Order: sequence, then structure tokens, then C-alpha cells
Amino acid sequence: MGINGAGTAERDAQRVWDALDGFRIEVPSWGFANTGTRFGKFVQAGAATTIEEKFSDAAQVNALTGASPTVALHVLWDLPGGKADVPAIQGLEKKYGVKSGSINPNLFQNAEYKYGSIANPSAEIRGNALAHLLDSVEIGRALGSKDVSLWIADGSNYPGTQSIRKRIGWMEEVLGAMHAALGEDQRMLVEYKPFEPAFYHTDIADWGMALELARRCGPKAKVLVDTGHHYQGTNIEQIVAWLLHVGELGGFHFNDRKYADDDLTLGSIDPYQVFRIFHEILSVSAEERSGVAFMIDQSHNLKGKMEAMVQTVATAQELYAKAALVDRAKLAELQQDCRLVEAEECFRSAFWQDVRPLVQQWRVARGLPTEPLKALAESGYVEKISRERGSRNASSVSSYA
Ligand code: RM4
Ligand code: MN
Ligand code: MN
Repeated sequence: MGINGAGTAERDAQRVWDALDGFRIEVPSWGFANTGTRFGKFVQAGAATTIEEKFSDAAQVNALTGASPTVALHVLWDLPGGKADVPAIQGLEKKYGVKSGSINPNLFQNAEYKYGSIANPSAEIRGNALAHLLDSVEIGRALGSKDVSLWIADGSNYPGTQSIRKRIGWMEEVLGAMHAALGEDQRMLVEYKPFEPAFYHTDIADWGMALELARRCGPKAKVLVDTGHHYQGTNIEQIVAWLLHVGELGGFHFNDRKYADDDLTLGSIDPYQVFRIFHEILSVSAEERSGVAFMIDQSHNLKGKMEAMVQTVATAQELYAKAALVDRAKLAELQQDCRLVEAEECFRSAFWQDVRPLVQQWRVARGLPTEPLKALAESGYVEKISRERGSRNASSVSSYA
């Protein structure tokens, strides 16, 4: 390899190291708990049954990957006592060395939300939904966590059964009131989803609706892109580019899918799509990028919870490293001159490059295990938690998390 070759190798290593040093992705507490399909729940002996076990698992993932120092919490599942549970959570943060990340209100589980929460025709039910949102803001403030992340499951199943427009107005009112309660450093992230659990109309169905609502709420409201919440074939990186352009991208829920909101592990079906999304993110300045929160939103029914989560974070690191290898200056020239095949090859050659040796070198330099999945297997952690939690899980009854 000539001087040029060596120079390229050094440049690549630098790009990968810089990217990985700045890469953080939040794990979801619910990804460690038993989940299933709408037909049944599959119990795993090692699944987390308490919030303490979820923190313990999250800490393991962080120790193995060095990239997940925060864990997303779902209010009803993780803080059933509301704000009163905050000191216990703070105790767990200290004990396990991982912090609370985004706070996720739950406006989809209670029976009263059958016809909607913040878009329910009943003012009383909308009031209850707002109260829960305000509690969530308080919890976030008390935990020093930046984002309250909203997924609104509202919608209807049959044409003509609800006024779509009235429901827009109701949502604006409730979300506006929530925005007004946010502290200086807090944000609210508005997630969208075109279907499920409602099948005719979802009140916040796509990024346009989420963006408009966020804008009407105010500057602390941003859009959250869950990669599983689009129709087949949607160009997600284009949505990302637009949201970055208008300064309204708050963050991601990463997962992969083949057909619907499958919540499969990131990159398992289409790693090139994750690469393309990361490329858009890396194409903006570090400052513009700093407001974009990376979060995982997956539930693993068949794979082991711990293995799946470690695999996800490690895959995210590899795909981010690949995206960092795109020679963006050269690509810009080729795009400008419409040298299409060369531009495409410039872009794709980064994707084809095997970055695993570089990522491994980075792991060693940062005192992390060279191969996180292998280190997990060798640690005996999964066997240990399976022994400790096995009997509790065997008698577990159905609940989503
Ligand atoms: C939804 C959505 C939310 C998540 C719930 C459990 O489909 O992705 O973000 O909190 O699932
Ligand atoms: Mn989500
Ligand atoms: Mn989802």
C-alpha cells in the first residue's frame, strides 16, 4: 500500500473513532421485559420483572458497548407511583451507573382511552390525559431528563364515526398546555404512526401532522421519527433531511421492520436504510446534530432480550461508523457535476467497507470488550439472571411490559 493508501487508512480510522466517540443510543426499559404478539406472550426466564432488573440489564448493555448510558422509561410500567417513585429511580441510577433517559407517558393502556386520550370527545378524559402528561413533565424535571416522548395511540376504526377536525383542535389544546409546563431544558417529542391500534384514521399519522402540531405547540416541541412507523417504501431519510433542514428533528426510535410496526432489531432487515439515515445526520453540523436523540424502540419476542439489545447497539455503532466513512466533500462534487454512477459508488463504497476491525480497535482503545456479544456470552450474565428471575417469570401474567 502506497502513501496514499496509508493516508486513507489513517483518515478512515480517525473518522470512525470520532464518530463512535460521539455516538450514544438509548435503550428502552420495555425491551428487557416480557412481551409478545397480540396473540400471546412469550415468557423468557431472564426477562426483567422489576425496574431494578431493567436498570441492571441496561447497565450491562452499556458496559459491553460503551454507547448506551441512558434508559428510556415508560411512566405506567416503570413509575406506577408517579412522581413518588422518583427517589427510587435515582437510587437505581446511582447503583447501576446508568441514567434515566426519555420519559414516555402512557396514554394507550387505560380503558378510558378506548376512544382516544388527548383527542377524546370527552373533555373530562382529555383532562385526565393532560394530567398524566403534566405528571410526566414533572417526573422528567425531577429526574433531570431532557425529553418527554409522546406516542399518541388515538384514532378511529370506521369512517364517519369521529370528527377528524375537532380532534385536531383538541390535541392542539392539550399539547399546547403541556408545552407551557415544560422547564427550561425540557423538550416534548411528538411521534407519529399511520396505523395501529386504530385502523381507519390515526390522529397523528405522519411527519407532516407531527411537525405542524409541534410548531403550533412551540419551540420545545420536536418531531420523533420511529423507523417502523411508515408505509412500505417510504423514503425515511428524505423525511429526516427535511426535518433537519427546518430544525425540527427531535430524535429517533430505531427498530427494523418487514411488514408493519414489527419492532425487529435495527438493521436486521435493511441495514442500508439505517446507513442512509445516519448519512443525513452526519451531513449536518455537530451543533445541528446535537439536538437529535437516538433511541431504540424494540421488543424482542424470540431472541434473548440481552443478546438482542447488545446486538442492536453494536450494529448501530457499525452502521454509524460506515456512514462516517462517506467522503462527503468528494460526494458533494460528484453530485454537483451530476456524475451519477461515481456519486453512487462513492456513497456505496462506504457501506460495503467492513468496518468491524476499526470498530474493534476503537473498543480496545476505550477499554471495552472487542466483541460485545461474545463478552456477554462469556460473562454468564444471562445464565445468572435466568436463574434469579426464572421462577418469577414462570408465574408471570400477561402485560405488555
Ligand atoms: C408504539 C410506539 C411507542 C412505544 C409503544 C410501546 O408503537 O412505537 O413509541 O412506546 O409502541
Ligand atoms: Mn416508538
Ligand atoms: Mn411502534
